[in-house]
Amino acid sequence: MEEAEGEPAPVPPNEEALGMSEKDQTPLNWYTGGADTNVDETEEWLTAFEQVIQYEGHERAQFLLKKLLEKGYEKDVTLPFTGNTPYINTIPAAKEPPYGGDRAIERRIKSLARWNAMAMVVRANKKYAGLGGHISSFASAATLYQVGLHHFFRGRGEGGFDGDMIYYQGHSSPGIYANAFLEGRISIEQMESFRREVERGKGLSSYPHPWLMPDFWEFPTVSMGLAPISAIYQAKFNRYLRNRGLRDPQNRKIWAFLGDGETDEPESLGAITLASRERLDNLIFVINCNLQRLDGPVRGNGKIIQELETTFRGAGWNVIKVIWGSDWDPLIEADNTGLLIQRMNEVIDGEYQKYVVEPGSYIREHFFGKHPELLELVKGYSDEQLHRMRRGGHDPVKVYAAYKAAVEHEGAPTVILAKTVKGYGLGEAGEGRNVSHQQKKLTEEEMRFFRDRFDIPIPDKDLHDAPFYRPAEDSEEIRYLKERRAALGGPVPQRRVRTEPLATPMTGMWETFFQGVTREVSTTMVFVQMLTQLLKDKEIGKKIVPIVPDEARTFGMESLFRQFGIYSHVGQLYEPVDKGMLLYYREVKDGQILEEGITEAGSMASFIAAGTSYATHGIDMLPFFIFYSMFGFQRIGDLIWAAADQRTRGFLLGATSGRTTLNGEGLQHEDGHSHVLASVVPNLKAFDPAFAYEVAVIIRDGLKRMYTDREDIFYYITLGNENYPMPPMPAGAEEGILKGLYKFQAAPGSEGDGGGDRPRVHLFGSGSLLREALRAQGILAERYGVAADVWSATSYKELRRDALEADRWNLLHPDQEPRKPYVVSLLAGDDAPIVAVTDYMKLVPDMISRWLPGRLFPLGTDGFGRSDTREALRRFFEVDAESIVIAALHELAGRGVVDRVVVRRAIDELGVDPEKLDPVVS
Ligand SMILES: Cc1ncc(C[n+]2csc(CCOP(=O)(O)OP(=O)(O)O)c2C)c(N)n1
Ligand SMILES: [Mg+2]
Repeated sequence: MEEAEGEPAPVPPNEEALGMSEKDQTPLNWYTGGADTNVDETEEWLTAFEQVIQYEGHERAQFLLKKLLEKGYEKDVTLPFTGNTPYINTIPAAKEPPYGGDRAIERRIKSLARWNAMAMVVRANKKYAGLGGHISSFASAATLYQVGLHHFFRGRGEGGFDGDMIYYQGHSSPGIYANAFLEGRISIEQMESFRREVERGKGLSSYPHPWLMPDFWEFPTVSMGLAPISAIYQAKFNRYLRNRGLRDPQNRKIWAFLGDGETDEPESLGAITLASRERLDNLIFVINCNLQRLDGPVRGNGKIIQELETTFRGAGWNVIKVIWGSDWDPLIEADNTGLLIQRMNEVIDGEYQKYVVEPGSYIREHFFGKHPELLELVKGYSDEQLHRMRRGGHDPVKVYAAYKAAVEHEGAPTVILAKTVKGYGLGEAGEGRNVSHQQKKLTEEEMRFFRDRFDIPIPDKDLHDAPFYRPAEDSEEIRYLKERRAALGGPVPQRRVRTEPLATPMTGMWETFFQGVTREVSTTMVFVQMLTQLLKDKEIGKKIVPIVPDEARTFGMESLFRQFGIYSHVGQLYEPVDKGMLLYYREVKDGQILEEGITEAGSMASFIAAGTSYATHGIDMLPFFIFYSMFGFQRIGDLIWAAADQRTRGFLLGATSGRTTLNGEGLQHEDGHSHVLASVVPNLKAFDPAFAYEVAVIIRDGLKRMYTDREDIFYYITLGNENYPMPPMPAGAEEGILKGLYKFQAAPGSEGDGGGDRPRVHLFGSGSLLREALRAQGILAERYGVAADVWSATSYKELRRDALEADRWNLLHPDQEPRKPYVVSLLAGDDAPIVAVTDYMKLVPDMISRWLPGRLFPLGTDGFGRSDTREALRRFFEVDAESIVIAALHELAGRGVVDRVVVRRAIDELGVDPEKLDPVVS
């Protein structure tokens, strides 16, 4: 755009004015120090040191270095802190193991995978513009996956070994499909239906989704950050199973492939210290450092590999950097000035990215040209050669060496930081370009370049179609690929379920909860009693996994510490301060409780690991994750979504729930919306029970449906901390509890005549507010002559699901007897007004309003919470008995059944201030 006349020219940023010192601009790097002021002296020291290494060995050399450092600290001569090593490969060329396969065949297979991965995206977008897909991520990661595929990833073979657990980077999925296509596990029709799951019925899902491809994908990964945290807790869970003597995971490795941009997500790095603390040497992260994310460079002004190295080393991980390909080895070897490594150290990622898109002459001038000695080093190299010098992540030899070292490493998890090029091999079409991530179409010319670059046997005339290519079944490539996978125990990825149905515990324990108690207890206490009983069950007790993020005492669960133990991989190395007490803090190697500390995300990741073990480990584990309900869905909703995708089974318990039931904690703690958020997860059953028997009926049925009937569902149950007596279960209530609504108590004196000529209403109550509905029932009867039936609404989500199902069936079957939603049949045409009261937002009962014969008036807790007594809060949010009475009279007045004057009078009599604050906006 032309600059408008008279407009001031843009002012270049003035670094001095911005307060940036030179230090601020120095990238995080290996300490390079100042200039050498006494070269001879340096030489003497170095020679002496080399002699120590040569004649007395590495250990002595290390000792001397340590002594020198100590002396430095003593005399106040210290090195600035660095977690970095120089910007070179961690494994020197001399220490590389011989390559374990046939490089030439593997290259051909890899090229075919590259081609087919590219073709599936290009073909899909040619035919159906806007379908999406990614070419450049797998293009940069192909070698990282391929070396694993041929040599490291163990499959889920028949021989009893369960194989490795691999978290593939979500948007590299085209490459994973392409491999499966070459193996013959995915048909050409499926390849044609990438991202067209609806029309073809068996199309390939955009990203790894076990929900959509339950025989293929194991772990949903595409929401950035969830794979790394899930992988860490999966690795921990494997150890838990072993330490508890339930399964020996035979050192199954957990591989997690991540993008470098992805590491900005707090979930990616937030749990890495757990992995080193627990010495999870079954865990390997491979971070594909292609230096780019979606919009541009990851750290244009710095160095992502160096930054991640510091972070992971500081956290106690084994870090393996794979930066330079073998082409660089002779140069590093030949450089006796130290200038090459210095140059490698000082160049920043923005410049490294530029070297990809510029010709070799540019690299000569800008990288080597800084020092005449370096120019001398490459004087025998053509520009073309310089341009083609590979990065470590594209060199199978380097990647193989890193993987081998990683799987053999003991005592700590390993992270491999592999430097690659985004869109590798795409040339002008996207290699190293900032637009690379979005590239979905290639011109014929670009495809020709790609074909030639990787020697794909596709003739010119066919190029414009980007056809898939699979060599004959008996070709060298296909045979090699199949042999390698057979030797490694079968294909990856693959999801398999091999558990037998569990018998639901039908012991007498449930009965005790059905009978109720006159003592005042909370549903949380009831749940903890139930859990304790289940933990003692002979059949399933051992398989229960109680998970808690540092809230056990809040929920009265400390009695479980002593009885069942808190899991710790080292046991208890100290004497707990409360050892003399009955309920002391007991950590033990085979402890059953996962006390995860203050991490809802980590706890949820453990929940997923436990709740999917029926598939990943072939053993049913039953997780019960109990948390502060406010810090559940709203904080870790995306992990809950992933749990649903992964077909996780188990119980989520939202404790201290209800915006007025949890009263003193205020705005950030009082949850009045988790049931809104729970309503969006398709395979989740959400319940808001009021009484002990309701909790018992729901959990018993959940156990049956998930573990006996083997449905891929999971449960969310909110629990309160308000104490009250628990009534016995009314006869025949079970069906309604599970379907979401049942009549708890008919209007007093209504037996036989249904209330006579008295005005009639229905009161729906949920959770602890059911008791306010009961109190309102009494007031309405005694003071206003209104007959109110009280219903317990345990799940609006279930009622709505059932009603939607009936509606849909009726819509599509116009000439058949229409189906009646459960809630419709329950009310049997009774059009009396309904007042629904909940400790959640009004939206929750509103979910079913359109099916009801009578009008529904919802009372709920919309707005921010605040701290006060329960009574004050319930009045403030207008969900107490008095507010229910007023709403009921208002609805009756609307129909002309009672006079409006009565409503006016009730507001006065019940002491409600009509000018009080509106909770929704206050
Ligand atoms: C939580 C989340 N936010 C945003 C995205 C959208 N997204 C997909 S890929 C991508 C860039 C990924 O960059 P990087 O991790 O470096 O992977 P690369 O493709 O470079 O290997 C983004 C932002 C997402 N998938 N998940
Ligand atoms: Mg990247």
